[in-house]
Amino acid sequence: MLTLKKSEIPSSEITPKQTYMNRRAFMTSAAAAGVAAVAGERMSRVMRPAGVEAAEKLTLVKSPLSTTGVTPTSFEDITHYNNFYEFGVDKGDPARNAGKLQTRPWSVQVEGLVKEKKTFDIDALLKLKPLEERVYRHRCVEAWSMVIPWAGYSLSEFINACEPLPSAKFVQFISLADRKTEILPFEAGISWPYQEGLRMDEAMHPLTLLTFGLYGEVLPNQDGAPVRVVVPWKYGFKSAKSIVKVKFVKSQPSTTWNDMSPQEYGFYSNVNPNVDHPRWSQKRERVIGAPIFRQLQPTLMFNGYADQVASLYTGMDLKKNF
Ligand SMILES: Nc1nc2c(c(=O)[nH]1)N[C@H]1C(S)=C(S)[C@@H](COP(=O)(O)O)O[C@H]1N2
Ligand SMILES: [Mo]
Repeated sequence: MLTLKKSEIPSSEITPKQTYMNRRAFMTSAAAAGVAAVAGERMSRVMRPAGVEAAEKLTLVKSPLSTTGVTPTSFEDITHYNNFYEFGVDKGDPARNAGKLQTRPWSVQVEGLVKEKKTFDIDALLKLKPLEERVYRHRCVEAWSMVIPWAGYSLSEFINACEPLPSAKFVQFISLADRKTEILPFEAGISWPYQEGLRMDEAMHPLTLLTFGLYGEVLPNQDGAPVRVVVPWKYGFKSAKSIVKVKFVKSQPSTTWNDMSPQEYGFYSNVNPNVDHPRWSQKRERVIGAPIFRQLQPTLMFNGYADQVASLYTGMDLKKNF
């Protein structure tokens, strides 16, 4: 996030999901026939990690909270233009390196201000509530955006199952930090593990999604498998990936980017076209994969979710609490 390189500009080619699926079906049989090695670099980039034949399909229900009137970004771009610093600092690194991540067995520990400590196995967590398809706008603090059809259920459902005490005012999310399967590059400047946090009312807002999949399949590793949070009205970095621990706390928890550079990355980090980043404007965003004439679009207050979330911030100066 501290650096933006020219080389990070993605291909403007859109690969519709169907094309992707067909290609993958071909690749799977090609791999079985032992000819994957000749399939070329482009194909090998979209191949599943060894041993994972095809992504697990999820059964989804529709949600009234899904954003309408938007065009989802291609699966190819969603899975090859990522920020997941545990696997490298360049946008293509997570797709290249996250194959080593072991998403089973996986559990999420719950601690802090709760009735009792709990550990949720990922498969139990997946079944806690019906999974919904939620198409959301996705806005990175680096001024690019996507539209992603996520799969999950409201984080509030999980929080209720955690039974936090009334004294819990914030919730902290801690991502996996594992040298055996991740790179944890020194040059990222992050003191691992990656940590994020929300105020309790933000975490309980129905739009805040505990996320297990995208495009109807389990999350690709590079998008934060097996479980991440998605907070659509905030800059992407608030949405911690590959979560192993959730902690309920009394006061504002430490969060990775805010700790590193508080003058650039606030704790709230609500998408706000009126508050520039000290080194660039937030008025517009580059739409990843869009046709050339639609590549730059105005950024919307609260990323377009103002009607639903603005009331959470009544009385707060959003220029101070950026
Ligand atoms: N653990 C972890 N979570 C993370 C990050 C990260 O580097 N590590 N990057 C954040 C940033 S800056 C963004 S924009 C989103 C990117 O999510 P995506 O790659 O699925 O689009 O993940 C967020 N969550
Ligand atoms: Mo980001």
